[in-house]
Amino acid sequence: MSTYLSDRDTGQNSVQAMLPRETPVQLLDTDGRFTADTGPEPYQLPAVDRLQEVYRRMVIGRRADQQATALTKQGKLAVFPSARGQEACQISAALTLRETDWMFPTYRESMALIARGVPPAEVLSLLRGEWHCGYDPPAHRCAPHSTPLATQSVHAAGFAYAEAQQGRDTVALVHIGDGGTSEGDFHEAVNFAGVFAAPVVFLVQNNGYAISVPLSQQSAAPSLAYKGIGYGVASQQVDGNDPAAVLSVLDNAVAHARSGQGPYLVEAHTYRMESHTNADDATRYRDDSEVQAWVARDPITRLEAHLRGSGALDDDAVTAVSDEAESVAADLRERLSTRAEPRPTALFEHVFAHRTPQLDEQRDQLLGELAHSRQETGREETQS
Ligand SMILES: Cc1ncc(C[n+]2csc(CCOP(=O)(O)OP(=O)(O)O)c2C)c(N)n1
Ligand SMILES: [Mg+2]
Repeated sequence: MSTYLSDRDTGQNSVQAMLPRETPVQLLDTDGRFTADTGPEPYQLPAVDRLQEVYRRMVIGRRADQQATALTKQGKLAVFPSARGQEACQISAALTLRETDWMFPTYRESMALIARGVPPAEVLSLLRGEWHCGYDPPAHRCAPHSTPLATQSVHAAGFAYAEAQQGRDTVALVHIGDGGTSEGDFHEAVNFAGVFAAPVVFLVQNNGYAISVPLSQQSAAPSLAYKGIGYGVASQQVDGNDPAAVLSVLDNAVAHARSGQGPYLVEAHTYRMESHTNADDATRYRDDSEVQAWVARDPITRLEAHLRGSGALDDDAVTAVSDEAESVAADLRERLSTRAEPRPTALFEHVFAHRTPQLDEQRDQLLGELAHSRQETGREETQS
């Protein structure tokens, strides 16, 4: 029997400690009223200054998101996956990290990247076909946003393990969608992290759909949070539209990982208000009544009501945040007003330290095709 198996604590207490609650943790009801958590080891309402910061960042995030959607309609962005409605998950989670921690985002995490300090125009650069990732990953401690589903989970697990091996207390936060949890990479990453106690927090944003596939056709699990126990990984489920609860549950998850207790998996129940991307039409697979039910759970309205109710936010503060969000949107418009000038052969750079013969062949083929199309159209503008 391997040491890992014989060392395993399979007592009832340790099993219970790994299981999520039967219902998602909530601290603010849909009207923004504080509802004390009565579960075991109750989650506490975070300090008011942190909630004010979450509010500010959510408003800025949503405005940037709306601006990006508008830029797709003007042809300035090729594609944009909106996260409107998912602000609590995006922002609260990012704000639980230290500067030295790392984020491993998917394509939908623009708001989280902005909250982490990546300039909005750099976040969107990839989506207009410019340059590889658009921002400097080590500078912001954010891995490139990943489009191949779940690949970022294995990167995060390996990275977190390596950091721990080098004696650093870095935590890796990995974002993944409900659909992504069906991918083999996700399971391999959670298993690896469990076995090697890698300090990773897996944040599953269950927004109900993988493009047009509803969760009921994706998984029969009572909650995606139960995907932790099978790998010996502690987990929790949270109301993903409650910014206070997400902050509190993620604080706990990050502290768990940082203290050497191993990985943690959180399922946040949320909803994407827009289509999958601007190239999708969500009205073809979901009813307006469903969307309206989620409007009533809007994370920004909810936190605003709570902060106003406790005297921590007034009209002047709301106006100041809204003005700040407008200037972020204006700056984004300005920076994306010029035409993107992608250099097609840049695609082949930085893939390997030394380019392989196969890549050379593909590069030459592309150069040939570009030259041919220039001859055909008589156009000179395409750079190579
Ligand atoms: C490995 C892989 N398979 C398929 C796709 C195509 N694809 C892009 S997004 C998506 C749905 C993902 O849904 P989910 O994980 O729930 O994330 P969400 O888009 O809802 O945030 C699919 C199937 C892909 N990008 N990568
Ligand atoms: Mg989804």
